[in-house]
Amino acid sequence: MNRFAQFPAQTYRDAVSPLKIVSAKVIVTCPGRNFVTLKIETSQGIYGVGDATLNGRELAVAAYLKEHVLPLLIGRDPHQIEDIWQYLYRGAYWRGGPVTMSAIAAVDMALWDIKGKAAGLPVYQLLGGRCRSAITVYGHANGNDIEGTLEAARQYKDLGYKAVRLQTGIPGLASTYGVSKDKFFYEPADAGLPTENRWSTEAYMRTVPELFEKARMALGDEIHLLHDVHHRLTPIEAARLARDLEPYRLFWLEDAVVAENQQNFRLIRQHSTTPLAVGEIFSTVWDAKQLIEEQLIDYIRATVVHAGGITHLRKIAAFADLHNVRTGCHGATDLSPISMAAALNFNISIPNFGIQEYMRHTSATDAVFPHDYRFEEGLLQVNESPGLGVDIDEALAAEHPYRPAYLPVNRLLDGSMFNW
Ligand code: KDG
Ligand code: MG
Repeated sequence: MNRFAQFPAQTYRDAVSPLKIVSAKVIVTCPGRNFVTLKIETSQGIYGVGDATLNGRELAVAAYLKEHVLPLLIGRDPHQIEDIWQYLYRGAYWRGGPVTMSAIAAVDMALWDIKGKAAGLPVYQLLGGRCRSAITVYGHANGNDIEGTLEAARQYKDLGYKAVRLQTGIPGLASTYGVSKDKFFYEPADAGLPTENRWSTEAYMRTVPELFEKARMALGDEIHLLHDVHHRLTPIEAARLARDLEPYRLFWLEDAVVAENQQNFRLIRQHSTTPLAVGEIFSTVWDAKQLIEEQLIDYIRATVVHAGGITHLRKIAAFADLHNVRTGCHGATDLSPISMAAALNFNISIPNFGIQEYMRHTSATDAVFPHDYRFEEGLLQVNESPGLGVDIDEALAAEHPYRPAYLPVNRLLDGSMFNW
């Protein structure tokens, strides 16, 4: 006799998984900066939340969700996370891209949140449980000049950070990426129309090695130091910078070149042992296939919200693990606390976690998105509450209506458009 006869498939579906998606809505709020949140409600009152924020293009994702995704969710079983993912990805015919993948990511996060709440477990338990006790994070130290950056770095060290990213103002340039007006809460999307920055690669290349030479002297050998080039060098320039920075043993050099052409990284690799990180703007594993397969990078920065949610990020991480590449998820302030909570549940459950970026949200943002994760001595402690351990206060969110805000654009000194 078939020993499984007492569990016929039909009965399982009806008895064990009676949940149905009954409604879904998109909430756009601006508690200091814009966030797009998806809330999915089920027949049993359990709901899940997902982040759909795409900095400077928020309303495109909100419309994509409202017009083209939400109608497809109603009536579905929220437990079928993989199948819903495939339905939205393959079913659109038009695959990938940041708008589509942020929308899919929001659905995916919300469904994992629901599954965790239904099971009475934090999501990381459903992903295989803990691989480590807590999540090492890096903070952002920056200043208008090298001394100002080192001063900020000392403050991060005093707060217990074990890793810190250093960015500094460049002599001769009025402003540059990574240097904030408010030293603790960096927010580059700062204007209703894009502000214009000016850029000189030569001035930058003169300044950065000096920053790290002085940083090692001032901060010692223990602390991990990171730097973000923000896509501004050619491969040969990046190779030179990576080589010049070798004596200061960076944890990573991020986005040294644009990665549309993945081979760009080969040249840097040939010339330097400085570890390389890339991927915060990647949407799928295909953006990183060659980079990972050929071990041209050391850290993949793809993140839950822009790379299709926990479901797809797990696949990227598993592929990376085969090739000695670790994760280093993007965690700037334009990723809401929902993304951070999802990233932490993901990070703690995978074998090849590297580091997590952690830019603090303002207290206004934290109030709209109450959460369970907490910072202690350079580490983030992950939620023990069921689901993702994060919520949205809708009444408070409604008090902060959307305000158009763009990222800056960047021009060379002669006026040519350049990468920001
Ligand atoms: O929206 C763009 C920001 O998230 C990005 O500029 C931040 O490069 C960034 C980083 O490493 O945090
Ligand atoms: Mg970056």
